[in-house]
Parts: sequence; structure tokens; C-alpha cells
Amino acid sequence: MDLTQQLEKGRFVSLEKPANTITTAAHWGALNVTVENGRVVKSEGSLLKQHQNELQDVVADQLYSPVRVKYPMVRKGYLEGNKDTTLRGRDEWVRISWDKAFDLVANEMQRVRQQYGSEAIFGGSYGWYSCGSLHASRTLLQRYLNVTGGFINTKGDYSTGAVQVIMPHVVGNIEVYAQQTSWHTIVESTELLVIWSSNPLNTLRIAWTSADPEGIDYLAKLKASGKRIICIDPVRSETCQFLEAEWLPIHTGTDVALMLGIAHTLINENKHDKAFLANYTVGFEQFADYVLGKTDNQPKTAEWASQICGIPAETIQTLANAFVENRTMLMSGWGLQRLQHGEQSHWMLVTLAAMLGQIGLQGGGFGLNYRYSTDGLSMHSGIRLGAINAGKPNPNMPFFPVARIADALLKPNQPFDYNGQTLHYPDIKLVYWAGGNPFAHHPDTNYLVKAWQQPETVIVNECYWTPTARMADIVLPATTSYERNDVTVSGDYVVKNIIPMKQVVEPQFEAKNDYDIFAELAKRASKEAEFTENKSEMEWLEEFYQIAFEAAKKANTPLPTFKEFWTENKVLAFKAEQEQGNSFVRYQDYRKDPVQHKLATPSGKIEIFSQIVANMGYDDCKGHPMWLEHREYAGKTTSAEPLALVTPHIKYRLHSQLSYSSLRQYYEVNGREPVLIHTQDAAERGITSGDIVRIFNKRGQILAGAVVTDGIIQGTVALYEGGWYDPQDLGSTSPLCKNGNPNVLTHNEGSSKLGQGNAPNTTTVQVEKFIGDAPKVTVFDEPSYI
Ligand SMILES: Nc1nc2c(c(=O)[nH]1)N[C@H]1C(S)=C(S)[C@@H](COP(=O)(O)OP(=O)(O)OC[C@H]3O[C@@H](n4cnc5c(=O)[nH]c(N)nc54)[C@H](O)[C@@H]3O)O[C@H]1N2
Ligand SMILES: Nc1nc2c(c(=O)[nH]1)N[C@H]1C(S)=C(S)[C@@H](COP(=O)(O)OP(=O)(O)OC[C@H]3O[C@@H](n4cnc5c(=O)[nH]c(N)nc54)[C@H](O)[C@@H]3O)O[C@H]1N2
Ligand SMILES: [Mo]
Repeated sequence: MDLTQQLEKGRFVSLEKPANTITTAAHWGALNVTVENGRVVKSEGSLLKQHQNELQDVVADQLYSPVRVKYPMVRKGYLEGNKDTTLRGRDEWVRISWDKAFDLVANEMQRVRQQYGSEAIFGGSYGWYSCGSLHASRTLLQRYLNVTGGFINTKGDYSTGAVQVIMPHVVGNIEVYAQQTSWHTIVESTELLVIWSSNPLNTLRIAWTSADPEGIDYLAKLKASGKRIICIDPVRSETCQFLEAEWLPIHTGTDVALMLGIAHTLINENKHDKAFLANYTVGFEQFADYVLGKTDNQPKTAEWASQICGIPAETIQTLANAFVENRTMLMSGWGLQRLQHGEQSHWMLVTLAAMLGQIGLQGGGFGLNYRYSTDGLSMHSGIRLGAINAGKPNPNMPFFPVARIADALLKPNQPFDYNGQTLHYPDIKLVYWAGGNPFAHHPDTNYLVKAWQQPETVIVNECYWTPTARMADIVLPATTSYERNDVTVSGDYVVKNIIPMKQVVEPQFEAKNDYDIFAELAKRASKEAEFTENKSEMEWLEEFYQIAFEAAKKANTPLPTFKEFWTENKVLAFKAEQEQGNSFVRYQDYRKDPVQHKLATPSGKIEIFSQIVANMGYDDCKGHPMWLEHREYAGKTTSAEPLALVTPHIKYRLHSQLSYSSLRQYYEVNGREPVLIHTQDAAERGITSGDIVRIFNKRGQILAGAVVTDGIIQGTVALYEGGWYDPQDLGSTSPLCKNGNPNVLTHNEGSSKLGQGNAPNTTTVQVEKFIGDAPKVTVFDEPSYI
């Protein structure tokens, strides 16, 4: 029986599954895992899938990878009291007992707290770790740090660093994580779908909780609908290929210019929706003066835009007309704001949508959040699982925006701008990371290497010898989610499935759960009861489930008892009643009644001009959206760095997770990260597919394997984010990353003084064929130890 047959409207149903499988979950979906003689031999998705999600197949690789951290480890120099922190990443490792490791960490935490105070302890620990309500490594770290006195935390994330700070000024909420117009409505009502810097076929494979295939199924429906779909992207993405959509290749970071060219055409042809602008927005007049060139003598004509973005002027004019003549949905991803001036992209997108006047209508307007599996799916049931929390934060702790970590380490006590405030960096002496990989995720790796030498101590809990673990003083081996019990859901705005995450195998080697690691550390600080609340793993899970159970009872959609749910070990799937919001339309309420449903901006309306932002007086983010030239992009290359770089998210892993797995076969080229290079750019350099190339700029150098293609705009190369950093000769002036981490090349600087978001997509590089014997990639080998 397939999933659809089993589902009964308005009820949770236990899904059938193959005999002798254990059900658990990962960010990439609910999983059925087969174990033979105590070893995992197979894994596959538990839910119906029209589209294969290969990430679900590699549970065994995750458990038995040779690059797992097997034992507690300490860096030799650190153990011996050598204060030379430049040894990080190139020292020898010493295996120690858990007891010794706990002593080392507990004593060091106490020393730093006593000597410097809680402001010296950094526990921001950004990262995606693994799903599960209980074993959330970052939350557990912060819970431990909170019960023992507090720590320095960060604000924001690397996903939407720029847009989430500007949007509250524009629409009164961060928007990027809000429920969007449903996929169903788009399939029904949209006439022209613009997929703007978005690649949902890839990105819907994962979710913050656990992915559900339904979002991807809607892509199939969209394709079948035959409606017009345009992808605006420097890369002809998998989504574009799958939908057989029109591809408009654009230079990275120039979308604002394109949108201004469209806006100019609309004004020029008097096709903008004046009634909508008057009733629902403020500041159009100031913006229009800028578009027409009254404020800077430069009309933002289609010709002007074309010079910057690389799309022909006639196409821009045709687009403007197509947008107003059709019910148009501007569906955007986030790549276009991971740049210098990233705030402008979505501010301009919202402005353009306001000019089209379709915000709040079925299938029209804009959507800033179709990245995860069920964003844009119908909202129903209102059921939530409980989850572990980080406890009570110390209210007196300063913070900084997350992507300023390297600056924070290098510039203690120095002031910086953020969203209208002047803040100061703390003076960090100890860094504790659990569940993230900054030596993959943070821009300008060489700068981060320097920054990382500032603290006295770096502690990392990891399942694998990631580049970040390699850069630590103390590494504690963590279990993967398959070695512990947990519970999660699928559905980011809706609970579509409740998934038991039953332990599949015993912990490998000496790995311990982060929970148990921090419980023991809390115990050594006499705070064990505060941390554990005297609950066992199963007691926590029952408590989390009970919250859903009570809510379900109230909603008349009863759930089995926890005991039944846990013993059955089956996914509980829920089918929405159609009426319960399948046709949700973002801003429909606001459109119907802009007074009753006014926005949380000062004017209550969409702010095309924001007096608040204008008053901040920033040169890199002014009162209305505008084209601000980036320090590096396709329009500002040099002979030394003639190519632009874009760093999309990859289909076959989640950031850096699973990099070591057999999924590498799908993308690696000559054993390294792939780089997409245009046929013409490759020919000029004598590069053919499969060649090893060196990619370099003023910040660093990497090796990668060439993929020569017409599926990228000429003048730009693409490297996927998440490649593990594998430096040759760490400590030299410009170590060569043998594997191909793009962030060796990207910029550390923030998007602007307003958002301070990460801005890796504003980067120029040079590429050359690598001649000679390329050094072997070694980052996936276990380091040797004493
Ligand atoms: N150039 C460029 N850089 C980017 C981006 C980009 O587009 N371009 N994107 C950015 C974005 S959007 C993001 S979200 C970040 C992602 O950056 P991260 O979230 O740091 O990336 P992950 O690879 O998911 O890192 C999670 C780490 O947690 C570990 N882990 C998993 N489970 C557990 C556990 O139970 N316990 C412990 N202790 N560890 C565990 C994994 O092994 C892995 O090393 O990257 C950012 N970096
Ligand atoms: N399989 C998989 N899924 C994921 C992730 C993953 O690592 N792997 N990561 C998850 C996370 S944490 C996040 S934040 C989201 C990320 O979701 P997004 O930020 O939307 O993903 P990206 O791949 O960075 O960008 C989407 C598309 O934008 C294009 N692009 C980049 N810069 C520009 C630009 O300046 N202009 C235009 N027009 N296009 C541009 C890229 O080429 C890419 O095709 O995905 C999530 N889903
Ligand atoms: Mo992200």
C-alpha cells in the first residue's frame, strides 16, 4: 500500500514499512535502515518519493567512515603547555581517556570563567548539526554554558544574513522564514513563475527538521502544468533543467540593476500599479526619482541595466511587460543576498513586486522562502513537538552578528556598525564549537586561520575529523544521530510527519552523545541537575511527544500514546483537510484590510523608502533600494582576477556534511571539488573537463576539477559551498587547499554596516590549468595520533 492510500484525511496514520528495518531520520528525510549482525547494510527514505534523494542511501558511510573521530584527542603542544597557537591544524594528536578529557575541559572552562569572566567564552557555535528534538548539539552546548554562567552568542545566520536584517524595515518582519503562498496556489493561479536565484530541486532535499518530498512533487506538477517559468541565475540550475524553463543567465550580484531596468521600463511605459503603491506602500516617489535619474543624473534604463547584468535591453523590456500582463510570482532564493550590498536585492524585489501590484493576490507577488521541503505548503494541525532548550541566557552578555566571528577574534573591544547601532566585539579567550564547520562555512579561510590563533583554547565536539576539528586543541568524539534515540518531525511550518528516531547501532568506538558530554561537564561544575532536570533520554522524548499528543487531542486528530508510537517505530503521517489552508496566500489579509492588518513598519505599510534606514547614515545601505557597485564582481574584474565566482549549494550533500561519503562519486572531478567553467573561458585557458585547475586570487588558492559547460554565464566560475578545507603547508603565506573549499577565495567583509551578513558571492578569481603532480587530498584520512 502506498502512502497516499494509507492516509486518511484529518488523521495521523502509522505508515507501513519493510520488515526488519529501523526507522530514524536525518535532515534529508525519514529513513528506514536495515541492520544485519549489528551493522547497517542498507538505508532508504521512508516516505513516498518520486524523486530519488541519494542523501538517504549513505547511513552506513556516515557510521563507518574512516574519518570519524574515534577517541577523545588533544593537540600535543596544548597538552604540554606550549602557548604557540599557530600550531593549531599542524600539530600532532594525542589520544586521551574520557576521564582525562573531561578533566581538561572542565578545568579549562573554570579557569577561563574565573580569570576573564563569561564574556571570554564563545558558544555561538553556528551550524546545522543533525536533526532531533533532544540531541541538538548547539542547543546542548549553550544549555551547558548557560547553567554554568553564560557565554557570548551571535545573532542571525549564514543563510539570510543580509535580507533578515533589512526586511523588518521594509515589511515589518524578517519574512525569509515566514509561511509563503502555498505551492498549491502557485500551481493553480500563477501564470508566470520567475525562479530568481533559487534552486528548489536541490535545496528541498533537506530541511532544518527532516525533509518531506512534497515540495519537490510540486515541482513536477509545475512542470506538467506547462506554464511559463523563467530562471534568473548565473548557472543553469538543476531546477531550470528539470522544469525545462527559460534560463536568463545573469552576472552574480547584479539583480538589482536588472530589477531597476524593469522598474524604469514600467515607469516609462506608465505600467506600474499606482493604486497599489498609494494604498500599500510609502516612499515610491523618492525611489522613482532615483530610477528616473533625477537624483544622480543616471536614468536606470533597460540599456543601463543591460550593461551591468548582461541581459539584453530588449529582454529586460519584454520581461517588464510580461510581468505586468500576467499573474506573476517572483520566487526568490537567497544566493543573491550573500553578497556585498546583499540587503538591496530583496528590498528591490519587494519594491518591484509592489510596482506590479499583485502582492496578496492568488499566485502573484513575491516569495522569499521556498528553500526548505515544506515552505509554501499548506498550514495545518497546529501540532508541535517539544524540544530541548538552551536554558536561561545571561542577560548581560554582548553579542555580534554571526558572520563577524573572524573580526570578533581579531579585533577585541573594537567598535563596529550593525543595524543602526555601534557595538563592540568581546575579548574571546575560549571557543567551544559543537555541530558546525566554520572552516568550511566562513568566508576567507586564511583570515579565519589567523583569527583562530587568537583564543587560548579551542574545543570541538565532532563526529568527523572536519577541518574545524583539525583546527582545535581538544576534540571530543560525538555520536551521529543513528547511535542515539530521538524524535523529530517533517514539515517546517506544518507537522506532516512525526518521526521516531530509534537508535540503529551502538555508539562507534568511544563516541558519546553531546547530551552526555555536556551533562558530565555540568556535573563537574556542580550543575548536573540544572542541565538534565534529572531526566533520562527516554523521559525527555516522552515529554516532547506529549506536547504534540495534547495538541492533537485538542485538534481532534488523536495520536497513539508515546509507548505505542515508540514500540511501533513507524512514521506517523498526517493528511490535511483541503480547506485548512492549502490555498494560503501571503499578504492576502494585508491587501484586504491594510488598516486592520497593518504591517509592523513605522508607516504600517511596505516601506520602499525607510526613514529609519536613511537616518542610519550608512554609505552602503541608504533610504531606498539602489544599485551600489560591489568591490568585486563580473563588472569589476582585473587582469589578475578576470572571472567572477559564485558558490551555490550542492545537490549531493548538506553544506560540508557527507563530503566524505560515497556521494562524492556524483560530483568529484579528479578527486576534488568540481568547478563549473564556461566553454569559452575554458578554451582560452586550454582547460578541458576533468583537468585539475588552480583557482586563485589575492586571498588564497585552491585546486579543483574542471567541468566545462555552457550552463554557466561566461566570465563566471561556480564552486559549491561546503568543500572541506585541506591545506598544504598550513603556516605558509598562502597554503594551497587541495580539495577545493571556495571560501579560501571569498571575502570576510560583511554585506553592509546594516546587515553585516556573510558575502561570499562578491569575489573575483583567476583559473589556470594545473601542471605537474597534484598533491593528494588528505582531509578524508584519519589523522595519525600518539
Ligand atoms: N561560500 C559560501 N559559503 C557558505 C554558503 C554559501 O552559499 N557560500 N552558505 C552558508 C550557509 S547558508 C550555511 S547554513 C552554512 C552552513 O555551515 P555549517 O552549518 O557549519 O555546515 P555543516 O556542514 O552542516 O556543518 C555541521 C557540522 O556538524 C557536525 N555534526 C552533525 N551532527 C552532529 C552532532 O550530533 N554533534 C556534533 N557535535 N556535531 C555534529 C557535522 O559533522 C558537520 O561538521 O554555510 C555557509 N557558507
Ligand atoms: N541539497 C542541499 N539543499 C540545501 C542545502 C545544501 O547544502 N544542500 N543548504 C540549505 C541551506 S542552509 C540553505 S540556506 C538553502 C540555500 O538556498 P539558496 O540560498 O537559495 O541556495 P543557493 O544555492 O545559494 O542559491 C540558489 C541559486 O542562486 C544562484 N545565485 C547565486 N548568486 C546569485 C545572484 O547574485 N543572482 C542570481 N540571480 N542568482 C544567484 C545560484 O547559482 C543558485 O542556483 O538551501 C538549503 N538546502
Ligand atoms: Mo543556510
